[in-house]
Amino acid sequence: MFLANGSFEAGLGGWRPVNFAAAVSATVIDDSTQAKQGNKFMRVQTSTSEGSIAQDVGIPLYVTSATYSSTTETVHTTAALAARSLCFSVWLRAAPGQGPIRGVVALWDLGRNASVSTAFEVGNQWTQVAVTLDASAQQVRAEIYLMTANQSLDVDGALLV
Ligand SMILES: [Ca+2]
Repeated sequence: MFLANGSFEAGLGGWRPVNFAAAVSATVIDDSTQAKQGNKFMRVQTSTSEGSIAQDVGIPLYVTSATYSSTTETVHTTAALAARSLCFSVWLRAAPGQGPIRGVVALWDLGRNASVSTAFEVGNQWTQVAVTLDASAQQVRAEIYLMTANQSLDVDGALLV
């Protein structure tokens, strides 16, 4: 819902290396027989453990109430984040002939500079990994860290809801 290009059908658009960025390389593979969703997916690897790729997302404010005053002809709105959890989920696998690959899926509240994370270890089968942030965050970072270096991780179907 909030992520741009979570299925990588638009290439790498919206995603960028973050942690040990210079060590991280990513490409998009166009092969519907291998993709988890659609035609394309991302293949990423790092030469340094804990390299990551991520997307920063602004979570829109929701108008929770609005009142209209006819005497002043003004509209008063109260904008606030509804109490909610944000869930980042993504499908991961080790590229054919590689793995297993260990890593961490994290969701950062950039306002508080705090994160929640889920560790994973994936083989060659697509595996969904998710992490939930209980916060009224307005700026978040959905991030995938690779603890295993020099192995290609395939990524598809990323979702932030
Ligand atoms: Ca896809």
